[in-house]
Amino acid sequence: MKRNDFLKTLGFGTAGVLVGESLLSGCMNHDMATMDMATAPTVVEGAFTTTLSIPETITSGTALNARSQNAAILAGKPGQVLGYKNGILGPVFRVQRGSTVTIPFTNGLSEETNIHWHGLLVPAAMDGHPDQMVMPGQSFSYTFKIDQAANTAWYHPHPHEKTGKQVFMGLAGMFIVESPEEKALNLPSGNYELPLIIQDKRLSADGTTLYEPTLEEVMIGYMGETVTVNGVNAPFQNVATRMYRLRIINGSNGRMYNLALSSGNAFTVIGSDGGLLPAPESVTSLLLSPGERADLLVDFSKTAINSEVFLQSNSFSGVNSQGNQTFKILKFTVNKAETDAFQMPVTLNTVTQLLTSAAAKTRTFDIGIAADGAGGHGGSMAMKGMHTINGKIFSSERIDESINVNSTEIWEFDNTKGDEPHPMHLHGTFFQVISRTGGRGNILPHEKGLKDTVLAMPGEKVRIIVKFERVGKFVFHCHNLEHEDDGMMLNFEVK
Ligand SMILES: [Cu+2]
Repeated sequence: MKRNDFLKTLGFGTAGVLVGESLLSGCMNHDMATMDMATAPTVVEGAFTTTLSIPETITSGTALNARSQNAAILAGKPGQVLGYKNGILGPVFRVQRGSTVTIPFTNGLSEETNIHWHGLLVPAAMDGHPDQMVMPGQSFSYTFKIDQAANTAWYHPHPHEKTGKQVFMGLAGMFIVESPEEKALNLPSGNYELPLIIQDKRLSADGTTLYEPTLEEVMIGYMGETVTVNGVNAPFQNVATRMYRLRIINGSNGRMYNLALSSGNAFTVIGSDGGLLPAPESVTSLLLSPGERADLLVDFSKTAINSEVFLQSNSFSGVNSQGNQTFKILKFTVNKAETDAFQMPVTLNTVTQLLTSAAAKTRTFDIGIAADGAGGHGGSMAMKGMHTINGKIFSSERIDESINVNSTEIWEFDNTKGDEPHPMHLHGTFFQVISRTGGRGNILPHEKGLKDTVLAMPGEKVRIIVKFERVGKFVFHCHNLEHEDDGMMLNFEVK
């Protein structure tokens, strides 16, 4: 929503913005500077002296237990976080297409939670809909057949109004689907394939993770100053002079990363949310929004021994609340000469383009407006509906969109009136991006394959095409987790 609408929503007319702001700064107990959305949240870089932590790899049958853990996000400063097994985050699942997976899950938290398998096509009853909660102390066994192309998926909680907190505190993990077709490409694997979950954290001086969004942080998304990879701030990884595969998840609540190499060199995008792209795409930067994944090949073969290359986020434009800085994320130290027989494949995957002529219906979703009469007047901080879809906020009981099974539809996410980025995520299906007008104005290299999350920047209208093949009740929502928890989520039912 717009800044002026935000103030109006709080009960101040646009004509009284200045008065409104001074009142706000008093009643919200923080200073005016933080109300200025043109001020980018700070990013503090660490020393890059801690070894990158690679999560344990597991497969079907391994139990997950959401619980409080101790982990040192900052070296030498352990603090309380949440995790699914040992330490922060969860292990990496690696499973074969066609296999049936069973994951016994126990909720060891003091509040409800569940697991959503983001990027896995699972039955509605296994999808982790906000209706499907596992209460504290209770267990639930997730089981589903892996019936999709090889991809990089992830898993995280989905309790309405608590997703942001639980993910920020550390509940997230990677889920890799493999297939014989992908194996035949001989992509870098083993030690040459790195799972990377990038998140930002807000930490107190003693290393405690803080999740305390203010009203304006609900507006723009909660962003921390400390960027982490696999739960550790400013790590380094020794690499050899060869090709590496980086599977990257943006597991942040609200922060986007304009991924690039500090050398300025190009890297290759081979996949995104739903698996491999049709063909490799060479880029020098890639803007990855919360929920999206990037499957990259980075070539260190021409990098001198003992030199350092950083994975960093370049500054970017299009939004006021972030993107003003370039900051480093992960250091690669090239410390070993190795030859590598890898040949970049000319093609990677067959992605059958859904035809717009096959679409039975077009649905338009306005994602740039607040709810009519959004609450919170009279000084109450308990607002809802600053972020909506078609003016509506989430209701578990209401089915917002009814869809015929196996029908193909065009969905249009219209952010032309908005001034915040919204990464829109559909459960229960992949989709293809067919156009983007306004803003960046084109389909980006990593959007040429199957997607489950697509970024609509302010001013943009993004059209996607979807074939709904799975019956049941699913949600679609903004993956800025503060926006989602604020109500920017609707139900669709396929039958
Ligand atoms: Cu959003």
